[in-house]
This record gives sequence, C-alpha cells and structure tokens, in this order.
Amino acid sequence: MAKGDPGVTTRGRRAAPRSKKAGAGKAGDPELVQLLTPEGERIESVTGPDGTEYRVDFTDEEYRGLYRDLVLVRKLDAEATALQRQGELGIWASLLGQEAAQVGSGRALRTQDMAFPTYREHGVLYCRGIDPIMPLGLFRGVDQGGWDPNEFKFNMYTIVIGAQTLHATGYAMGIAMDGKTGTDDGEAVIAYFGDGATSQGDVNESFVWAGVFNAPMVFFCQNNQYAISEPLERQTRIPLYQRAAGFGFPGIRVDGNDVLATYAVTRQALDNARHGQGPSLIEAYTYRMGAHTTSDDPTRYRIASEVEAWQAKDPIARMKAFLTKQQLADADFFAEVDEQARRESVHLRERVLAMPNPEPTTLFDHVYPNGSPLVEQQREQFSRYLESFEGSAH
Ligand SMILES: Cc1ncc(C[n+]2csc(CCOP(=O)(O)OP(=O)(O)O)c2C)c(N)n1
Ligand SMILES: [Mg+2]
Repeated sequence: MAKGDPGVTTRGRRAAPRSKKAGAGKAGDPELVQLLTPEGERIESVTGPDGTEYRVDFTDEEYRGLYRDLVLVRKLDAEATALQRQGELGIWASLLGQEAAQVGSGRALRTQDMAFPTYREHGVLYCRGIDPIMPLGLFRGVDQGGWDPNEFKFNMYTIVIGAQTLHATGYAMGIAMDGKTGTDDGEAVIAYFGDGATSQGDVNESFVWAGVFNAPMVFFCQNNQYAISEPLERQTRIPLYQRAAGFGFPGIRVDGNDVLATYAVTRQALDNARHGQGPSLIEAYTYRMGAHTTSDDPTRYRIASEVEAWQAKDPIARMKAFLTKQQLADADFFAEVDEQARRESVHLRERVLAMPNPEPTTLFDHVYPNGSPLVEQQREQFSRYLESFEGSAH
C-alpha cells in the first residue's frame, strides 16, 4: 500500500453523524470503535462519542496491501523469535497479536509525521520503510540502532518505560513553535507506549504538558493487557482512554485487533493534531499473544483459556475472512503472500547470521555528536582493558 496516500475518509471531530451504521462498538463493547468484526464482517461506519464518524474507503488493492503488511510483520517477528531461541539474538520482544494496532496506526501516519516507539514497534518500523533487520542488529548487540530517525521519521527504540512520551511531547511542542502545524500539510507526532507505562510519572507528565500547550500529539497506548506479568487491573480502575479527560483532551478506545478501525481512528487523531486541535489519547485494545520477551514465561501468570479467547479475535484471520467473503482475494493471492513472507524471513535470517561483530570500542562512538573528553577517557581505559587479554587464552 502506498505510504501517506491511503484512500480513507474520516470526518471531522464535530461532524454530524450521517449514515449511522453503528455507535462505537455495536458488536460487543459499547466503548470500542470497530469496523471489522472478529468474523470478518465489515461495519460501514462508526460514530464516536463526540460525533466523529469513523469509516475507511480503501481500494481493493489497498485492502490487500494491509493484509500483506500484517502477514509480513508477523512472519518477520516469528523469525526473530526463532533466531533468539537459537542464540543468535540476546533477547526479542515479540509483537505477536498486536500486528493490526501497529500496521493500522503505522499506515495512518503521513510522511511528515514523527513517531516515537518503545521496543516492540517492529510493525510500525516496517510501515516507516525501515529495513526490518535494523532492530535485530540492536538485539544481537552488534549495533546501536542503525536507522536515522530524521530520515525515516521514526525515533530510536526506547526501553525506559514511558520516557519516549516526554521526548515526543517536547518534539511536538517544538514543531508547533516552529509553525509546522495548522495546515493540511502540517506535522503531527505519535508516541507509542503500553498499558503498564500509563502508571509511569513520565507518561502522566507528558499528558500534562501536551494538554496545557496544546501540542500536536497522539498518545497511542497499546493495551495488550499485561506489563510483563502485571495484569491491567493492577494499573487502573477505569478504562485507560478515560484518563485523557482528566488531562483535558479527548480519549478513544479502538479495537486494536482491527486494522481498519485502528487506521481510521489514528488518521483522525493525527489530522486533528496537525490542524492545531491539540493532543488525544488512543487506547488500542489488544492482546499480547506471546511472552513479554523471550526471557519471560507467561504460563506462570495467565491461563490458557484467556489466550484461546483472544486467538478467536486474531487480527490476520479476520482480515483474511473479510477479503475472502468480499471476493477481494483468492487462494492464489494468499499463497503468494505466504510465499513472499517465507522468502523475506529466510533473507532476514541469512543477513542476521552474516552480521559482523563490531570493533568493541565503537560502543563509545555517537555518544555525543561532537565527542567528549570523558567518553574519550573511557574509550582509552576500555582499550587498555582489552589489550590486557592479548596473548592469553581468554
Ligand atoms: C522505567 C522502567 N521501569 C521498569 C522497566 C522494566 N520493564 C520493561 S518492560 C516493562 C513492562 C511494560 O509494560 P507495558 O507498558 O504494558 O508494555 P508492553 O511490554 O506490554 O508492550 C517493565 C516494567 C523499564 N524498562 N523501565
Ligand atoms: Mg502491556
């Protein structure tokens, strides 16, 4: 699917509802924006609580493109998990189950929008056009994160929970001060974080700053129900999207396993931000199907029936069911996508195994753009330490 030019119609925040096909989440939760049910049925449009009408208007090719994205990011992610299991990566944080939340929001970004990820946003990274090998270099420990955030408008992965929301808010305030908002071509910023991160001071502080300075921000929370082993009920007594009201900006919950609804809601929030209407919070309601990371064993803290219930809401299965029912794709198409995914994952594996080990002192490169005497001192110390092993068997 062409980046930045998706055939979507989402109507303005105050637009009167037209053909009201469903209030937010007719199919189940009354608070959830959904355009594609788990069975693959299309809901034509959904009217949000403030009267915004959410709908998408993709071409057949674009619907198929979204499906391709979902399958590819899942396959590449599975390959990374396998590589970690074989000792080729130090750790991996899988996106399994969260493909629609990431592809829907990632494709909703316009070229000029800036994204601030956590450590799990491999699907958004893919949508930004970054080579998927980049995060594998990071988790293999041979790279410090190899992409240029300014070139791809996608910042470095952030492991410190919630910290990137402050970076994003500062960046958003900066672009507003530079006069880069207020038009159709204006810029907007999106910050990704998890349900657990909503308990962090940093996230709440960024809500305050974004709210009072009307920053062009979209806070995109992937509520995957867990923060490692801590379930959602240990983070909040109210639905997370309702937190936004206390900070003075709108919040909305979308079915994060529905790529169409996630796209529509994110595109609308970004457009509101770029037009100077300030921040909003999106809670993408989803589920982490795998472990927190490859260092975690989720069978210790959650039951199999819960995982099975979410399997029935799988984001890829529902898109496949939709394409099949609407005769937008046939068996040949699905086989061709699977084959592409297989080829790309083999290619990824080959390239990871061929990644060279870096010179150990490159650790000290790029700490500061213009260097620093203290870092140089540390580099020399470390070099002497390495030299002390020369000639020994270790
Ligand atoms: C400031 C900080 N505290 C603790 C950690 C350890 N930690 C890593 S991931 C994680 C849970 C995050 O959960 P959530 O925000 O829901 O994101 P998810 O991993 O589920 O995507 C924690 C506590 C950390 N990385 N940073
Ligand atoms: Mg979580």
